[in-house]
Order: sequence, then structure tokens, then C-alpha cells
Amino acid sequence: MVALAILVVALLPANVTATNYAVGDDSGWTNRYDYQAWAKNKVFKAGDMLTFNYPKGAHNVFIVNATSYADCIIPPPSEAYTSGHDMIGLMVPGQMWFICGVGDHCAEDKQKLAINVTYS
Ligand SMILES: [Cu+2]
Repeated sequence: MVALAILVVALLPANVTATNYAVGDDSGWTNRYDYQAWAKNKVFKAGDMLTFNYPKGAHNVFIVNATSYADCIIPPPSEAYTSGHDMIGLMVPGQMWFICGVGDHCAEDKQKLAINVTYS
């Protein structure tokens, strides 16, 4: 999945201002961090990328829909990003939702991120 995301981004039209955002900055992808505050003043554009950094095995990343985001419905394990350094391309404009599927991290620790992707 990571390789595919990178490949697709590489095939997008040139976006000279593409940005790779480290989710949570130096805190990475973790429990009890306010990801909405982190995202609040950022403008995510199609062609940009998010990198989720965490100790491999401690967390994971799922791309989900609004309902799964709100209710912390964890998708099948096969859909998880698990490398600990997961780079996910923002392909198209619109809302995107991400959650951690480990334990109760989403529901209890608010390990979730919602962003709006704009046209580049
Ligand atoms: Cu987690």
C-alpha cells in the first residue's frame, strides 16, 4: 500500500509546491494528541502527502469514511498501514479521515485525524 501510494503521487501532474506533512510533527502518530489542532491551520492540497510516524506495532493507520471516523469502526486488518513510517498521498480534493485501529486508541485516546484536501 505504501509503495502504491508513492507511485500514484509520482504520476500526478507536477505540483512544485507539494508538501510532505509529518502528522503530529515530532510527536508522531500517538495517543492523546490533538490532531485537529495540528491540522487546523494547514492547507492540504491534492498531491501533498501525510507521513504517519510511530513505533511499528504500537499503532497503525486506516483510511476510513466519516461514519467509521466518528464511531471508530475499525476496518479489516488487511487494510491497515503498519510500517511505522506510512506515507499516504492525498490524491483527490475532499474530506479524508484516518484512525488508529490498535486497541481503543481511536475511541478512548482520540487517535484520529480528519482533513480537507483542496485543489492544488
Ligand atoms: Cu494507536
